[in-house]
Amino acid sequence: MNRREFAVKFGSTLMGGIAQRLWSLQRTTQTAQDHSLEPAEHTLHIRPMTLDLGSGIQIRTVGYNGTVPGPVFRLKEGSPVEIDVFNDSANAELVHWHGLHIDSLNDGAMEEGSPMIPSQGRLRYSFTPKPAGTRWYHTHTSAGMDFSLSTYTGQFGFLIVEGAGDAGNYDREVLLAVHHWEPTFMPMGPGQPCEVSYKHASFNDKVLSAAEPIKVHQGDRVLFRFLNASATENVVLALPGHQFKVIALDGNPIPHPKEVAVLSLAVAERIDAVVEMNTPGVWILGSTNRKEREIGLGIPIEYVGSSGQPTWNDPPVSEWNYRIFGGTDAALPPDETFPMVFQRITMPNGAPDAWTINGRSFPNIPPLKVKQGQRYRLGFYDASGCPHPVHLHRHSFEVVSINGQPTSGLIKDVISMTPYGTAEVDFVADNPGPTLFHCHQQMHMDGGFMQLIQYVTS
Ligand SMILES: [Cu+2]
Repeated sequence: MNRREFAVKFGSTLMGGIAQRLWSLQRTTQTAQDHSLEPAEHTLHIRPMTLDLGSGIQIRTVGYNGTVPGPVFRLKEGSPVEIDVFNDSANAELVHWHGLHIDSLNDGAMEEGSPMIPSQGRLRYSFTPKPAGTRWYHTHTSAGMDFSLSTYTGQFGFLIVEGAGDAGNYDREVLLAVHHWEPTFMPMGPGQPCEVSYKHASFNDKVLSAAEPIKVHQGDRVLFRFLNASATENVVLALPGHQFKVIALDGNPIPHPKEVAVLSLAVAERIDAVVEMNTPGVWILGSTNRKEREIGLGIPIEYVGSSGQPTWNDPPVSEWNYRIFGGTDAALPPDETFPMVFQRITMPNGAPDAWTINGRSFPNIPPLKVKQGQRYRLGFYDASGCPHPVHLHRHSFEVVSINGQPTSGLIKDVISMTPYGTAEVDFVADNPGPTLFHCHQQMHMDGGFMQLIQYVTS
């Protein structure tokens, strides 16, 4: 059952949403017409394309401006921007600006009232980018059982918001987005969390066997901005013989930058990490999972003067824990805490699972009500035994605890929940407007794992 089927089934609560959406569409079409003679400074065309992953693999998909990832946007923090989006695809679309604190109509989530762009239609997005850091943009439609839609496609790209204080302590920058291609349903049994399997995986637009090596000199300091743009798969990455100095999570500087051998990158997360190139050779930067590397998730790192086949060595076994980058300050007490329990409901006849928050699936779930200026704590517990990269729109949150262990100073917009794990995150309600909270795993989201947050005055 996808989100639209849910909407039909639980339709009564949705009428308000539809009315709001039509209003938004009229309003925004009007805006677009007003500017019809002067093009915006940035343009995106959503259109079908054939992606050449290399090694003879061609993928029919939908992308932005004919490339995967889409164009890199480098926007100045605090400077208003306009982006014209033309939908040259066959389906209604919209673009979500992930990690930005912007208004609901421009955020690109229909559940918040952002307008859909009809096939052959266009829409002008206008917003003021903030905060600074590694953000991204992607489609925010539902896919249900149709893997030719939504985040299964090539509709994703980097959006870097440049602030005043870029440390700049690196020689060059490399942007790498993870994606998985050609999904198929996995047969599911009780207790089997795997839902989708993929034929190919890539950094950007090439599989490992076809990727052009990243050429480095000994002593180079390379800033990698990693983005997991997979629809459903969390990944774990390493570069044999090297350490990643993690400096930002989800684009936000961390209290304690640290060197680690292995990066864990859940769906929709970003990690900025600097690698000092001090082990000459030809190496594979890739997934620690052999099967994932075999289907393409890797890229060679080649030192100038070295040659030969790229080498992989398994890193030491290590457990990822955000807390090593965090501080020890006590959290401010929240004005209110919302406990949220995540559960899976198995559906008959092989239909995809439904997902619930406190026993309710979107849209048949009342919004959380918040007041402007107050501090709220979301207390998550996974009762499903599955990992969940949960995401809050239009706000960042501070991680307060993970699996009962306190931390501070980690500002994120996605948190990777481990099976049966707990986490607490705090946010300040400082950006009025409907706000979506959801699991970024596409199947979970389509299965109803979403809830709105609504600003109220009394
Ligand atoms: Cu999930």
